[in-house]
Amino acid sequence: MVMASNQRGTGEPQRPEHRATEHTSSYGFPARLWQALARHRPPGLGRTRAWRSPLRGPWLTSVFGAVLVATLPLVIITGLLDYIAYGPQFGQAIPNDVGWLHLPLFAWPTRPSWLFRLTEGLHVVVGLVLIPVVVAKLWSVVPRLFSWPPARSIAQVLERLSLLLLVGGILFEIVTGVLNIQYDYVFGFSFYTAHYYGAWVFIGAFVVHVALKLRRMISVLRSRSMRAMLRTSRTDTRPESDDAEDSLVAAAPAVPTMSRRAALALVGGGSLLVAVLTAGQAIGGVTRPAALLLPRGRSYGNGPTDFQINRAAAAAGITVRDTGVGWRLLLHGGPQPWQFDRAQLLAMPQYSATLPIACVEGWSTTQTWTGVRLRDLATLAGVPEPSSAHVRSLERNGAFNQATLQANQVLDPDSLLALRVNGADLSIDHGYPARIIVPALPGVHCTKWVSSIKFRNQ
Ligand SMILES: Nc1nc2c(c(=O)[nH]1)N[C@H]1C(S)=C(S)[C@@H](COP(=O)(O)O)O[C@H]1N2
Ligand SMILES: [Mo]
Repeated sequence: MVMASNQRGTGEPQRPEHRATEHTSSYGFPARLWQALARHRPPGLGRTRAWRSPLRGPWLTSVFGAVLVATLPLVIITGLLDYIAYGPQFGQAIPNDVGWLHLPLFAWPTRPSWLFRLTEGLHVVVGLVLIPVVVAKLWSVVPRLFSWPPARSIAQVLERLSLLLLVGGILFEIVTGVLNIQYDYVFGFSFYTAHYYGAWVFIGAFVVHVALKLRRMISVLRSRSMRAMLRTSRTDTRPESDDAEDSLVAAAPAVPTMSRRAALALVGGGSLLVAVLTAGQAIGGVTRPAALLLPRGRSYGNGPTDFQINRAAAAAGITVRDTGVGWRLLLHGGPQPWQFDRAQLLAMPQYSATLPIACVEGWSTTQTWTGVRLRDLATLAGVPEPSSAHVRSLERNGAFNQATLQANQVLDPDSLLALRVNGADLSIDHGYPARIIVPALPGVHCTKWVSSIKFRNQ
């Protein structure tokens, strides 16, 4: 009595009770199949000498699970929002034709101007920061991958299939996401397509997994005192007691080499390190130089045009000849087309707006842009109330040489055909002679080296 209440009082995990090795009673239909499988255990599988960490158990897994169930929805929702921000209604979100997997559409707002910077920054930074937690969670359950028989009922077969999609889905999203932000567009369109469909596979499996495990996770977390678990030193660390059939507790636990507190600190420290090395590209300011993992997010000098360049003019095949005195802006879609050279555009009323460029890679940078309002150009073109505008670049072969803007994006008073930035002429790498800049518009649609704008009405 005294001993039992003492043990509970310290919240110290107890030694696992002797666990039965065969659960003959617990096979579902068709029991003979599962029993036959159980008798034919492949050599080496399910041996008690493997997976001996004494830290593994329902509590540790539940802690990682709780962190993920609380934070992954943020990554999912911001990811889906970013897809909508790309303007699927104009066929310019990738993949474009997604059948019944399409999302409810709404016109992406232009306010607050940092909206896309926020959603894309959160998606990339939180996604990266969670990688150590995902790895830890997988580590904590990895023995289950090798348990035998692989299933004891049809329900379990389905559950394990969903786990395959869950684990495969999240690893796939991590790999494709990280490759995209490190190497930019080397994968062309297929990255977006893969990341989008991969996301739906993952989301489906995630919902199933949460539905199956949430109650157990909560009851495990409630059954032990978090404070006591964290106070337990390495030498006092014991395997958890758990007599569930699918127990995560090692059958032959080794001597602990670290406490659970240290294990959580290790994972938390890993996440913190990732945050420090990446968040600066989205947050900017003093944190920017620390974004060592994502060098594209850093800048190189103090001049007015010294900020991130996504695709330089040379890479886009843009030469000084294209952008020199012969350059004209073509406005069409109205009763008649109009052409303007840069001097004529500079002679029109000029407006300035401090707006971010926020790239799908997660980096962003806020600059002060000056130029002609898009809505003034629409009026000039003879389409004062456009339903959309199609912008084209001089660039001939790039994947991002055109974009369609929504009505609210054309009409916002801060939406500009920018001619200057931070008081200087645009540099050729930033889109000289003229580029699009619109509040809350994904960076990819802030077309550089603009050659024409077609205003549509209908
Ligand atoms: N013509 C053209 N415009 C473009 C691109 C491009 O490749 N070609 N890249 C876009 C992308 S993906 C981003 S994030 C921004 C980056 O602008 P910056 O290079 O001036 O920072 O430009 C956009 N405009
Ligand atoms: Mo971008």
